[in-house]
Amino acid sequence: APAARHPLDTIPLVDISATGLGPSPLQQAMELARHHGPIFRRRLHGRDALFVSSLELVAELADEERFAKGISPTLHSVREFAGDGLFTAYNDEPNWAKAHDILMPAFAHGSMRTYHAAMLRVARRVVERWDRHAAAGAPVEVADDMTRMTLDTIGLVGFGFDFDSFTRETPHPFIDSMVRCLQWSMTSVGRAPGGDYRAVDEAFRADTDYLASVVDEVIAARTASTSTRAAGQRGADDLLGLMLTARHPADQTPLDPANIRNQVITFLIAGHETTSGALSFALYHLLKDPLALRLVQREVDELWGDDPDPDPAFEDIGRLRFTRQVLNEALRLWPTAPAFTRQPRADTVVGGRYPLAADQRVTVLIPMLHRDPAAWGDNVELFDPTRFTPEAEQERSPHAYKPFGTGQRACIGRQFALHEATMLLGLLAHRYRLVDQADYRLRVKETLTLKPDGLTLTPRPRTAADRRANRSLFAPATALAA
Ligand code: FDE
Repeated sequence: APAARHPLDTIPLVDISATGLGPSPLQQAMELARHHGPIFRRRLHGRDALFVSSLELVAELADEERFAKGISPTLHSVREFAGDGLFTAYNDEPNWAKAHDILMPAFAHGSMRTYHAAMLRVARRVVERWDRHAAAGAPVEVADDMTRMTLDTIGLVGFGFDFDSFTRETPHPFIDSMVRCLQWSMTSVGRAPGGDYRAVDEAFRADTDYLASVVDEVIAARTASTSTRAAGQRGADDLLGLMLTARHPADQTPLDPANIRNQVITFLIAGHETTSGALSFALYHLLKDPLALRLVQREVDELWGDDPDPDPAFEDIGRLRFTRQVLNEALRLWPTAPAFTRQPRADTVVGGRYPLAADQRVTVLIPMLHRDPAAWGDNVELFDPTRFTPEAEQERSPHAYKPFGTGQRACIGRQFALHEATMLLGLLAHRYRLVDQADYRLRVKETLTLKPDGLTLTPRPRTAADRRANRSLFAPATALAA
């Protein structure tokens, strides 16, 4: 008699060992999902990973009673340089809850008010640079400039440390090392048995040592300046200040030095890489969608008028509703942290028919969730910021959109990233026309996170006449909203 089918056999199994992971594992997994449906197993050199991408299944996985964050092999390998920092900590490591409790207040919405001025200062560095390119008629490298801006922002706002990325010809060396480390993690799970990875691993060690030395420099800069600072002066209220001085309410102990280093590296990486990608994709869409750009421009013109050098107030950023919708929609199509992993707390069944054992990790392919027609309708590839009007959001399942992950381990930096990114997008759209001089075709580059590869555009100053023309094209935003 034929062997009884294991129930998991109903989940399609795809062996990709012959081709390997390639340079774009995430886009490869998206293709597999397109062919094999909302749940499939990928086998690579005898190791299996389970992927899901439908709203129905993700809504179940988001249930915190039944599931928690899982650390995938990829994320586990990030622990080589981020250790037990917040992003890579196991749920039951005591340092997760401790650091989470201590650092949470720094990311509450109210804290953004205290970061606003420094964020604006860095946003103006982008404007200065783009002005020079505009004057020369030269294109800008979008992802490089966004990375300069987000690294300087997290450095200054979180750690009082200036990476000074805009006075450098090429991005700060921290960036190259970090990107290579992320790439090492991304590809290490795809290693073929018997391969020789000694040179790769040695280069990786050199990079992790360098990252650690930058972290030591950031911490030393603070400890040096606090010893010369009069008591009561500022410094304790940013991220690094909390890390160095705050005590956990439960047991009155501070974070230990090894954990502080892991947190600094975690925040330097998580705090800029994904936000930079989000801004780059948003600019890509504004470059390709003149109507969306004009609607953003209408919004910022109404707020800031014809003054090419506005002084955005903290409250202004919350008023940039359409600009924010553009960012949301960019993160729908290309969520820059494109996957998260869940793990059942006990043996269970999902979708009414797929049994999962307690230790069975499941990875959510966020870009495919964000393309599920059950949540997003018939034209899921279409860039359409009106998907994020309050009415549309009301009607949609809260599990249809997860660019910041889910549950207890969801992104702590969400408000931070959105404030920073919305302000910069608004300022850029207010000041420039965007010229697609290279007729750019989207290629998505993967370094664990996603970026539009090689995107350039030429900024040109908007004139008062441009603003007038825009005004006459549209009814005021207030009339449309009514
Ligand atoms: C987190 C996160 C997440 C989740 C993951 C998992 O689940 O695994 C996600 C999805 C994300 N995040 C995303 C994002 C996006 C963006 C733009 C961002 N993100 C941003 C940011 C900034 C900052 C600072 C951050 N970010 C941070 C962070 C952290 C720390 C974390 C971890 C948390 C816990 O606790 O776990 C995250 N983030 Fe993010």
